[in-house]
Amino acid sequence: MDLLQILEHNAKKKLSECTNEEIYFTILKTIQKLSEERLSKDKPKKKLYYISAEFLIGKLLSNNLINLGIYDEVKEILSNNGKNLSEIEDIELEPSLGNGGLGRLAACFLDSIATLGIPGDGIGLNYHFGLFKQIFKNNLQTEEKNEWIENIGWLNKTDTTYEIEFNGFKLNSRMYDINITGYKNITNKLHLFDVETVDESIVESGINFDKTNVNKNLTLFLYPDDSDVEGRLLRIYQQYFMVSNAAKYILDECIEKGSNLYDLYDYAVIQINDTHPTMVIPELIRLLVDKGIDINDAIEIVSKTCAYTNHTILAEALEKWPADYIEKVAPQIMPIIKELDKIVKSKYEDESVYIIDSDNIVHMANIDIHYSFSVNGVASLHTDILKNNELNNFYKIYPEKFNNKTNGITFRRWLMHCNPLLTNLIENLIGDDFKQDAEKLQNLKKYIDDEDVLKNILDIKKENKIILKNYIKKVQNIDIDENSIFDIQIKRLHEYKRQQMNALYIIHKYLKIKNGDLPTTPITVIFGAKAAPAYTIAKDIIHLILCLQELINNDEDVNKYLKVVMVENYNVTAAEKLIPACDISEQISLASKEASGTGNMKFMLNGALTLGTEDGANVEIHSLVGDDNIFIFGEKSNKVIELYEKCEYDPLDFYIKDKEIKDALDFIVGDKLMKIGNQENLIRLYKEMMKKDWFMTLLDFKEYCKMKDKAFKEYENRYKWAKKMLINISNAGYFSSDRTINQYNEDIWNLK
Ligand code: 26V
Repeated sequence: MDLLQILEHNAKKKLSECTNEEIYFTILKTIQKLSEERLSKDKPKKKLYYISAEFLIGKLLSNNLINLGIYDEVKEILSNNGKNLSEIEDIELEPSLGNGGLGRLAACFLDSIATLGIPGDGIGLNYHFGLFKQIFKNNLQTEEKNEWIENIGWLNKTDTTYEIEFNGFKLNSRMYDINITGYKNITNKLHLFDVETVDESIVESGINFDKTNVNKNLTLFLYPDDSDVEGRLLRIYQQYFMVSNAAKYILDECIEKGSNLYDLYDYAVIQINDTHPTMVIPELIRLLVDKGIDINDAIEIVSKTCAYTNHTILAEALEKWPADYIEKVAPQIMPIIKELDKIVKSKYEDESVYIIDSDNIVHMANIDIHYSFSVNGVASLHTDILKNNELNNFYKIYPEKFNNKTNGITFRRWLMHCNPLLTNLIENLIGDDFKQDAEKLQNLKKYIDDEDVLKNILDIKKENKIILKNYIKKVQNIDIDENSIFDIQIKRLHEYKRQQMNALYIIHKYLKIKNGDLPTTPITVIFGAKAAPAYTIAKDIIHLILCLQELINNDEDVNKYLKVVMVENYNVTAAEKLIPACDISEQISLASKEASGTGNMKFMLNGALTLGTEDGANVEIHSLVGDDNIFIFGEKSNKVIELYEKCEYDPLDFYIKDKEIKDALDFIVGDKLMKIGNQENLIRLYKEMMKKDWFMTLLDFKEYCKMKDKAFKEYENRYKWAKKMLINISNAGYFSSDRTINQYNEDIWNLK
């Protein structure tokens, strides 16, 4: 049967007679069948289990079509039958099962693992509602629940169920699987565990629900708000449920394949994605002891099986749970955690490496570091900071465990799917090897002086800008100009990422334009960001940006030269539209704070130039493209770390000394914005930035303005700019997650 016949067979009627929805479900069904055929028949002895509380997989339809190698064919069949694939893509609900970088990285990794033919499964939770849907009301963020599960969808119900024990009660779990197709290679699985008794009807208005009703709520939401005790307890319930299922599943599979459990590490390697799955260590030890293995042997076996990835040095993001909370949720693992702590305390005097501190708080990362065989950071600078600063006390004990694995992105989604025009051009120039061997992009360098190619690159960027312009008009009814510079900052809203610095620049520019100092090419500054529902200052920053959007876009003197767009409900699907259209990629975190960033890599690959600090993977981008093809500014990480150590930074010094800084800050609480926005939010943000500014916005502000203006100036020379774009694209191969996964496999997993 050819593909058309298969589709029509699955649809049970002619494609031309189907509605778009019927076609969506037909393609979905077809993909499910084709991907099943690629599941590996014989079970490999050793397998990777990538445990993560987040898998931000995004929509799967087109991604699967690409990986199965039938995207073009399906598109053509549809168009021959009067249908449009992109309209059909719109029907799919996005599974937003992650917050940001960490979750999206896990999704890119699954793609690469399958693409490289490595036996590896993801294990996580089947959240019924993904990251909240963001809705702007009165220039403020509000949150709504975000559904993604449909009767016919990607989730396949399995027969695997477990009884998971909590304090005084048990819950039955069930495993659901999503097929992960590799690009022209095998299919792996993402296993998502759910509670059988989950009840969606307990969700009240917005994202509120009864947090104490664990049997009904456990898998309802991704990371529920943890600003109160119930929320924090629920998070521990979720984590324990996830790892207890994972541990049981892994042991079952290994036993089935012939493991006697003393050789567990010959059958399994477990990658612990940040500290959310850390309890898998004591849980596995507990289960092994239950099976009659001596506790010291069990500890050794598990330590040889588990590897840990750290994704942040931010103190507030390093998980610490009161021992009482864990005792309350899963008392059976506390004796194991205490035993692990006792061993540490018997060996080391340095309190900073203890698992349980003097306040009876359990430091999750410390469990991972002592009882895994590998500890990795996610970019070169980040790993150095872990070794030399944040985790130096551990590095001194276990230098051999520490290693770097610079993050990567899958080019299937972040080039081939999101930017077909550029993909085509590249393919015409250098063939299609780059799809499986990203370093081949280097071959583009031979076109560096080819004016036709450079013109093509500029034309494609313009085309992508028009596509984005139409999308923004459709979803938000804002007009933007494709001939303006698209300056884009899309990422979670956090003070350390410094969206507030970008907002201050907008004010600064607005004041200049008002004074008659006009930019040569108009500028469109675009943001996309969700703030954690309980993160007050982050929400205040969103409020400021939305107020600026209203003020500036409605000011006839200014809007010819400057526009502001805050994209509502920024998610993977929106990113796929924004990234190909970007000229300037804003990566302006305070040096040392962004572990890696992966958006920076996506932008580079799509021909945007980075405006950024020497932070995370920006450092590696910088050294790949050289000084002339990136706009770097700001204090270096060493200096920033020193400023923190000496408590030397005071934003007020900058406010008092510099008129431009003062003017920009004062504008936040000036008449114009106070008329549009809420006094409470604006004043709070103003005070925060002037008096606290924990992430040192004012320290870098002037240099940021200078560098941004330099970038705008260089944009004027279109051919020079196109060369810079080409250099960025041709050096982006290093950031393929295929490279990252090969390194994990060679240094940590040793599979195949
Ligand atoms: C978590 C939280 C939770 C509590 C509120 C504050 C806060 C701030 C940051 C985080 C980050 C959690 C871990 C995370 O997502 N890290 C990101 O991992 C990416 C993949 O490695 C990396 O590219 C990003 O730089 C890093 O921030």
